[in-house]
Order: sequence, then structure tokens, then C-alpha cells
Amino acid sequence: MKKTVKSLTFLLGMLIMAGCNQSTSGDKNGQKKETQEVEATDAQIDKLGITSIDHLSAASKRALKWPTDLGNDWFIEFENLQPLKGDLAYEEGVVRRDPSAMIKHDGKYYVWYSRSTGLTQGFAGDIENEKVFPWDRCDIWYATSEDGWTWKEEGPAVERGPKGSYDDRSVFTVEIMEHEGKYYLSYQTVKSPYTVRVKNQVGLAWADSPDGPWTKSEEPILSPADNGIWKGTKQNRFMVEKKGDFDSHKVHDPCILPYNGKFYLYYKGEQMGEEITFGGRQIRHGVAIADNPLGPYVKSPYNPISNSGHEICVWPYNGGVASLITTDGPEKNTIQWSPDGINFEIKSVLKGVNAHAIGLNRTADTEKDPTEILRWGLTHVYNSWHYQSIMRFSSKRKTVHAAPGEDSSTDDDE
Ligand code: AAL
Repeated sequence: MKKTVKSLTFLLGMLIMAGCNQSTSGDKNGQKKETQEVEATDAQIDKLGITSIDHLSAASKRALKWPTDLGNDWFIEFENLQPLKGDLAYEEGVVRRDPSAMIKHDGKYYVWYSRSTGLTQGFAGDIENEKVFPWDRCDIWYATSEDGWTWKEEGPAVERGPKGSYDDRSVFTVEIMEHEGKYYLSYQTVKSPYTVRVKNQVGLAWADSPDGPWTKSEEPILSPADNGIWKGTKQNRFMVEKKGDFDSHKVHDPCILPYNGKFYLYYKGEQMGEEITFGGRQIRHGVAIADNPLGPYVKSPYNPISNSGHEICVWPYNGGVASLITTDGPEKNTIQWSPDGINFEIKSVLKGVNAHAIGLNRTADTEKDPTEILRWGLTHVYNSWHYQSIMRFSSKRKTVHAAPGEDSSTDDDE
């Protein structure tokens, strides 16, 4: 049975509105009053453990808006990270980070990643000759493995371009797409000098074999929105006249998925004048869509398609696209799913995500379980600010919370 509850709330300042059929009026003290009708079934009230439907707290009103058909199908826990063996074991003096997804070819897993050497000096010194970030002065290298544990570093796949080209300073944070027997690497690019206001773009390279040789796009395939305006000329990325779109400064973490006969390039946007909000850094995701893997990629008018997140981690599931949202924003540590690759809703809220910059295992059977692709894969850790190494993550489904020896069945077999 559905119950309708009328509650009168006095409002001061900002109000998070819950329920439907709301009407607001002012009273003689100048306070705002709101009469709201909240609909709830007996089963919902029982499940949520609500004491009195006539006295709904703000939290209970929010809880009553949660979808009623959500189980724990998308709820997982990440396990401890494990080090890799062979050439991808941690090596002092070398940065190996931001692994791509893994694909399998001739019985071997393949992974691509950002690789550089040497200390990071930051922005205070001689940026023309020094290294400003661990991901500065990178090339894209690749490695292969039979078991996903012991890796052989095969060498560079895509290197920085000649002086003056859009990718002359760093090529990094790469993803792989295999489609109809061809291979596509999408990656971030920076042109020298690497100032804090430098725009970051996305490049593409393609090959007939995962071992290359790779042909690079002559121009970037994606660039930041050009509607932000810096304030002054000081190298300060927080000072703006106008922020512009969510991706007015950087387009990052590209990942192309073949989807619905088209190619969906998911990416992270960074905005000029980035702020720290109540959920942390102001980071959001967008998508650009092409008819052909080589582009042109056209940004969706629905961007941004997330209000949180960091590195892109997306996979196909049940005719739609799933996305693990980590690190930044009020919806971090959630798994979301969209039926159309654009309109994402939260499916689970995780305790934490012990894996960043995830390289998914694209050989997983994504339809077996919504989170099957997260059972194991690659990630990176900061061994120090200067050096990072690639690690292996794993996760498991969590469906019950029981003490050792406790009967956790829900069938009444007495
Ligand atoms: C990562 C990614 C991008 C950034 C840097 C290297 O977390 O978002 O790749 O540029 O950090």
C-alpha cells in the first residue's frame, strides 16, 4: 500500500528538497514554509526502518527517493594490491604508470603504459629543461605476459613527436581499443613548454598488430573547450575571468569503446579555475562520439556526463555502459550504469576503491556479472612522488556481512 505523508518544514537557508508535489509559501516571520507530500510503501518504510512517517528526517526523505529495485549486484570490495614480477616490478629511477586495459593476442596479455625516467622537479625551476610531473617527458611503452603476473617489457610503442609538434613534450595515459583486427591507442599529449596553464589534448595511433608499427594522427583527435578566459598572464591555473566548460583546460584519460555501431571516446575534463567543492576536486567526465575509429570525435551536448570521478574506467554491460567513479567529487567510489552510454545512475556505493588509473581486463566476460571485469586487472601505486609502478588489483562481490560461524542463509528451513 502507498502512503502519502504531509509534513510541514520550516526552512532557513538552503534546502534539499525531497518528495514531490511541493508548494512553498512565506509565513509572517519571513521564514519559508514548505508543505510536501512524500510517497512511501509499507515495505519501503519497513526496509528503511523509519520510526514515524509523520516525522521524516532529511536523511529519510533522501532514502525514500532511492530506487527500490537496487540489490547488491554491483556492490564489491577491493582487495590488497599485489606487485607484478619480471620487468614491471618496481624499479627505482623509472616511472611506469597509468596502465591501459589488457587485451590478449597469440596467448599473451598486452598492456601499454606511460614510461619516463628521472626525478620530478616541479614548476618552480627551469620548466624548459626539467620534468614538471612524473608523467612529463613520457613515451608510451608496452609489455606482454602469459599469466598477468610476470611481464616482459617489449619497448616503446608511441614516442613523443618532433620539436614543435602537438605531442613534443609528453605522450602518456594511454588506452587500447581492438576493433575488427585493428588496434588503436588513444593517449594524452602535451606540447612544450609544460606550464601550469598548458592545454592538454588527446592523440591517436593505430596499427594492424599490437606490436606495431603505429601510425600517429597528425593532429589531436580531441582538445579542450575554448570558452574559458584566464585572468592575467601569471602562470596560475586558478585565476580566471570565466571558467568555461568542464573540459576547458584539459582533456585526459581517453578511452574509446565501440558502442551501438559508433565509437564512444570517454574522457576526463579539467576546467580552468578548478575548485575544491564539498566533494573534493571539481572533476567530471565527458564523451565524444565518432562514426569511425579515427574520428572525427564530436563532443556530446549532454556533457558533462558525470559530476565526479577521475581516471576513466568504463565497460559494456547489458546493452549499456558501466563506469567506476573514483577519487574526486561527491559521487566518488560509486559504480554507475547508463542504458545509453550517456545517462549514468548510481548502482552501488563502495567503501573505497583500492585501485586507481585502472587498466581493465578486456578479456573478461562482461555479461557474466555486472562487475566481472573488476575481478582483477592492473593499477599503479606511488612508490614515491618521483616513481610509480604498475600493480595488480582484485575485487570480490560482497553479499553478506556475517561473523565467522554465523548462519548467514536467508531461507527458513526449520
Ligand atoms: C592521472 C590522470 C592523467 C593526469 C595524470 C596522468 O591521474 O588523470 O594522467 O594527467 O594523473
